[in-house]
Amino acid sequence: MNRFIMLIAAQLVLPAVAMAKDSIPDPAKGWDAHLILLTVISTVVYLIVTIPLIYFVIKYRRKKGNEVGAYIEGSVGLEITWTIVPFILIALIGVHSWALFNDYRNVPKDCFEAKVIAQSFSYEMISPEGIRTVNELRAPVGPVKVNLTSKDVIHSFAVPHFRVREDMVPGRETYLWFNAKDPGTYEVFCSQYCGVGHSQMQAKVIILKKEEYDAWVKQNTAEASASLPPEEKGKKLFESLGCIGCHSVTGDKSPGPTFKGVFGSKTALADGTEIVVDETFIKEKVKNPKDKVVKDYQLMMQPNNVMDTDLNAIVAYVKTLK
Ligand code: HEC
Ligand SMILES: [Cu+2]
Repeated sequence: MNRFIMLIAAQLVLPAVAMAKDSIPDPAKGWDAHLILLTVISTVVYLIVTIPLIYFVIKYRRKKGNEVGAYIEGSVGLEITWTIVPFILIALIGVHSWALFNDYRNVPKDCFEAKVIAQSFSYEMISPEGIRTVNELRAPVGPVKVNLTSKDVIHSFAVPHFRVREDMVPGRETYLWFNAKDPGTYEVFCSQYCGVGHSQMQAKVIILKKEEYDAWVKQNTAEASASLPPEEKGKKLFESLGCIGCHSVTGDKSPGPTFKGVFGSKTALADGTEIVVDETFIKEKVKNPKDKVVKDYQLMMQPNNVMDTDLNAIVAYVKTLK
């Protein structure tokens, strides 16, 4: 029992201790401690209730015919005990949750701050320097804040390793933060069922050493990508505009038709006609997707106002997908 009390006491002051040690808290650790606290308390309560219950059921069972149980008026001592003890336990859980929630929602000062925009079915990541990537969020070691929103339906951004998860709601900005202490690659999942491509909506948080991150920023600045050949620029656009979320380029199944070998091929349309996938059709499809819908597919694309030079780059890239 002593150890139990010590454990609970430790749990209670844990957030404070973590704060004192290094000034940036780690809510991931807090969540784990919280889970242990809840598991320990509920297990102990469960045993305290169940063991005597089984014992009494056996001991005080009816042994002879018309037996009548003793009439018990009540017990002041017992009643006070079983009011105060649960009160303390619940207060403990409450205080611990509150301390943890504070850490979880209050972003540390001078936090690295990136933005992630969800769309069916991919994530666009925007670094503080304005570098756009798809399904890969890079950040240096340390606390990372991520501002979240969505272009179409409700998605979510969940990184189990950091014990964070937040919905991404169209027309609204939400956020989360986590304390990334070690370089590495951590899995991101969409945890709101958002449509047929939901299960493919996975991404990565890539935590780099500070120098590595700076080098990556240098390599990917706007000037660097402006001088790219059209096919490579097209590939970047295909990713950043989210086409990749619905059109695989490898021939794998995806919510929309795969783009492997699509250029120059014939496509049957829902209206019974056939069309060759050429430059004109691809451009039309981006600007006004509802006019010509592919047979056996649902219309899922939103009209997208892409500049002509960018459209040319996309077409150049699609041509390379043989
Ligand atoms: C939300 C999912 C989604 C996104 C994002 C998306 N598409 Fe599509 N796309 C589809 C689906 C589904 C179809 C088939 C139904 C249709 O024709 O509308 C399709 C069809 C097409 C076709 C016709 C393909 C064929 O085989 O004939 C083209 C071309 C196309 N999309 C281009 C694009 C481009 C370029 C982008 C990015 C700017 C894009 N799509 C983004 C879902 C998507
Ligand atoms: Cu989603």
